[in-house]
Amino acid sequence: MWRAVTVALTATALGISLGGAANADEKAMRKAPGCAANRWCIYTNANWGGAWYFARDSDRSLKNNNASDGHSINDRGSSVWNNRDNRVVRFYTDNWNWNGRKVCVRPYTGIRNLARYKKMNDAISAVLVNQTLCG
Ligand SMILES: [Ca+2]
Repeated sequence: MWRAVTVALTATALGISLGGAANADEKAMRKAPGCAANRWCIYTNANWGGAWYFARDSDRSLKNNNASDGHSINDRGSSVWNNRDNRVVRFYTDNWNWNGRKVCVRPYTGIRNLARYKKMNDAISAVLVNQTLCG
């Protein structure tokens, strides 16, 4: 699995087509470079740039999760993307208790600049994935 993810990320970063018809996952990856299929992704810069962190499941605390630059992703996210299939992803400002401010992101969508949204910039500390609707 990790090898497949690495290949997808590299191909996206270099703009190389792996060949064959583009499927939904490939289209979604192009919208947010580096966000692999069926993962949620956090980026340290706006516009889905900078260092990134991605995972599949809920996480009560991002303090022990390192971004691609080797530093914790906790309180560093500036843009997010949801590539989970049929799951919404809620990003929270507090660790552990699904508390504090939050943003809810529907499948195959993202937030380009968290600074414009509920003071969420550099504040995400936990992530909840489930099937309840946003709103
Ligand atoms: Ca964690």
